[in-house]
Order: sequence, then structure tokens, then C-alpha cells
Amino acid sequence: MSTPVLHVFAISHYCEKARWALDALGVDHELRHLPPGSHVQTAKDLGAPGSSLPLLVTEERVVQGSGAIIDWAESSLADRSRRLTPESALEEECRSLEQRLDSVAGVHVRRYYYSEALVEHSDSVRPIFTRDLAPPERRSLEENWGRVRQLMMGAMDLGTEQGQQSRCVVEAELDWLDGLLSDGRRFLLGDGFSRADLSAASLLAPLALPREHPTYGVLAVPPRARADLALWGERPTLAWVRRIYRDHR
Ligand SMILES: N[C@@H](CCC(=O)N[C@@H](CS)C(=O)NCC(=O)O)C(=O)O
Repeated sequence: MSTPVLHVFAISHYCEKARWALDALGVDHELRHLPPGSHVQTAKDLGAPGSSLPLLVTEERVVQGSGAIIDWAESSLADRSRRLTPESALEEECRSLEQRLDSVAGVHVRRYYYSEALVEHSDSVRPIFTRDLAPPERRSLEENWGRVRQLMMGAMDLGTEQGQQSRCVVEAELDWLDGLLSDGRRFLLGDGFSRADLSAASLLAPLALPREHPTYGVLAVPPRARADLALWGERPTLAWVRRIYRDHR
């Protein structure tokens, strides 16, 4: 059996979600970092239905999307006790929490962060996009950075106003999660670590910068986000994210 290959961007919180899940489930895999821009052609060559990462290439198929990668990994496990999906009546609630985190917090944390970092301080994110690439890919991305940056700004609809809109959505999602955690629960649902916890922690990691995160050590947070991170730092949700990383990553 060949080892599955997980294609990622080092900065991507969705890629971190898939990578963490494979690690947590004990699924052996290789990591392949792709340059933004040319990742579209790579995904096409691999036969993926869309261009987004994470993308897992196994011996039998190409699995796209962090949630689908968790499903694939669980289906390939011999030891079902390691699952991140609760097998009980909690499964539906767990998947619905994950769906909300993926489609709201995941999208708006990214748009909020990049609307400052990629638009005004793109040197703060370029090193994390380039550092794990093979030398020819790194050179090519450095030469084409201006064009790739413009493409990313268009694709994610970035800008000052958009950043402010997404900031409001992020605060509302933090309020929602603070509310859930206000009864002192250790996990978002049930009494064990699940894919809902892993999703919340990985997708909010750009706001919590947990020490155990595999790539954020090199992230130079731009000034407005730095002020927000200080303002939000002690919110129950972000303290919880740091605890979940400490205990489960
Ligand atoms: N819901 C998807 C979201 C994945 C996603 O948005 N990935 C971004 C990186 S954070 C991406 O690859 N964007 C480039 C593209 O779509 O071509 C998942 O969970 O995997």
C-alpha cells in the first residue's frame, strides 16, 4: 500500500484541520506543500473535482475537503475506538457544528485576517507560503508573488470593508462559542474530543496562535490583527482553543 499524500498550504487552517485529524487518527501520510496559483493545475492533474486544498491522494482515490478527509480516514481505520465522529445520537449535532464552523468561522477568520495581511502587509504571509516548497517552486512563487497575491485577493474578496464585515462575523461566532462554553464544558459536545472540537480549534487557531500549531510559529501578525488578538486573547473560546491544542495536538 502506498502512503497517502496530503496536499496543503502551510498557512491554511482547513489544511491544518485535515492534517491534525490524520495525526489524531494515526493515519500515516506524507505532506506535500503546494504553491498557491499553480495548485489549481496540480489539483486538476490529480483529478480532483475542484481546486481547493486540503487534498488527500490515496491509492484508490482523491479526497478533497477537510471533512471528507476525516470521513475517509475513519473508514480506513482498523481501530474504530479512535474515531473523531461520535457514533451515538451526537453524530448529527457534531456534523452540524462542524458544518457551521467550516462555513462561517473558517471563511470569515480567513477573510478578516487576509484583508489586512495579504492586502496591506503581504510580506508577513509570503514566507509561510514559500518556505516548505521545493527550490524551483519557491523561486517561481517569489517571482510571481504580485500576480498570485492579486488572484488570491480577488478569489477571497479581500479589502478594508470586507475585512471589517468579516471581523463582525468572527466576533459573533466567538460570542456563540463563548455561550456554549459558559457552562464549563470541556468539549463542544459530549464527553470526549470530537471532530467538532478539532474543527473549532484549527479554524480559530489564527486568532489563538497556540504554541503546538505546526506552522504558525513563523507568522508575523500585522498590527490591527495583533491588537484584536490581544483584545480577544482571554475570551473563553480562545483560551479553550489553546487548551485543546495543548491537550490534543
Ligand atoms: N471547506 C473546505 C475549504 C477549503 C478551502 O477553502 N481551501 C482554501 C485554502 S484555506 C483553498 O484551497 N483555496 C484555493 C482554491 O480554492 O483554489 C475544506 O474544509 O477543505
